[in-house]
Amino acid sequence: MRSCSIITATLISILSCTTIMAQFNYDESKVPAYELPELLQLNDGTPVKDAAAWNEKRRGEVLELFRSEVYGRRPGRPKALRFEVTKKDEEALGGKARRREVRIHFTSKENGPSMNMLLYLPAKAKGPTPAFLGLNFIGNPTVSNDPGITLRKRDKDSDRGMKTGRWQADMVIDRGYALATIWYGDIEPDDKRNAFSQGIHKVYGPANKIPPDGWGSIAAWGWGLSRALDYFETIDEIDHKRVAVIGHSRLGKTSLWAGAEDERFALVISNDSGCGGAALSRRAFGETVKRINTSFPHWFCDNFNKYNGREADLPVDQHMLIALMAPRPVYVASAVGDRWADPRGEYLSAKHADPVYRLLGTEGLPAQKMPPVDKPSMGRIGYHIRTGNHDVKAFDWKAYLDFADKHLGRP
Ligand code: GTR
Repeated sequence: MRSCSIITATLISILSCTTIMAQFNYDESKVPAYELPELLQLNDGTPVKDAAAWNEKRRGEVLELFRSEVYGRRPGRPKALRFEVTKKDEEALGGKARRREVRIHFTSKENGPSMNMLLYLPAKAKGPTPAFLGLNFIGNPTVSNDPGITLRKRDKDSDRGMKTGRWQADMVIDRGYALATIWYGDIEPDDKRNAFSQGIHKVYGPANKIPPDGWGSIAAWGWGLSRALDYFETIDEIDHKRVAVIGHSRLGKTSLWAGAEDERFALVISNDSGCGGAALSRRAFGETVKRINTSFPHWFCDNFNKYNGREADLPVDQHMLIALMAPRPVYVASAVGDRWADPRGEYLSAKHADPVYRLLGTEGLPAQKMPPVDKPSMGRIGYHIRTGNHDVKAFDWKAYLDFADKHLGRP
């Protein structure tokens, strides 16, 4: 009976989502003419002509615009941050990895807010290894069939391994990288009604005191990723200067913003991140700013609402977010069936960030036009559009590992 009603509720929610999605533009000929804000021009109109002008002036301006108008300002590292190994290293994945679990406490209170990291280290590593770090949607036990992953109160035994395909732990370890993941709800729940009165937001003050440029949930989740990097700085097994941050969908928006805010991330990956992630907002293809702010009012800062239906007034567009990674390697991936995320808008963001990469003396995105399906283009900016739907597949991971080998050095 119960499972019947869950199936019915899920079907209703999929149907209502599909009905909403169907009302949006998917016709390339109906994409309005738009003009992107100048990337290589200071707010006062002065052209940005060299690397010094980008590094010392323009990058800071662009970052500040995203903070105040899109994602909101986040706090720094808490003084009381501390790390507790909750499960010591054990052999895992058929002996090729060591599994460790670590609780990262955000405050000094024993039962205060914290997040639980699952970490796989390649067993054969001879020295510090590069790592992939990403948040997961449903819980750490879902990322692998490894029976040794601790089930927490909220986790279901039957969900173990259900997202194995999205994480490809075996492939990552076989290629010599470490893999770390944290359930995003540990940092704060993805809940439009109560997000700010729980988790990390609560530590920094009451929900009704958040200013218009105060952090939303995407900024909070990204803040959590930086705290994971803080942990890597304390251990010898991971080379914290070679950490790639990865995320899918809303968590792809999160990995991009984390990479922009924290330049310690050596490589940034956006998988199907769409509106408010890699896709250009001005294209009005698939999800729009108004739609995302309506469905998910807690993801961005309040100021972002000013641009509902007024994308042309935004002082930034998402190519400027990609450019904030420069000169670090950044990879944007799309899927053919993920029209809601606007694959072409994701490609164009990557392409329009290219001039900053060139100005800084690196290769940008080699592809001059959108690459054919399943054919990655990899410069210092990488891009591919893969066959299939909104998801993370082995194909995506193989491309990310090749890209990491190219830029971080093959482990
Ligand atoms: C959708 C949302 C997208 C994307 C996705 C997800 O409903 O409209 O922007 O973030 O959720 O994160 O799964």
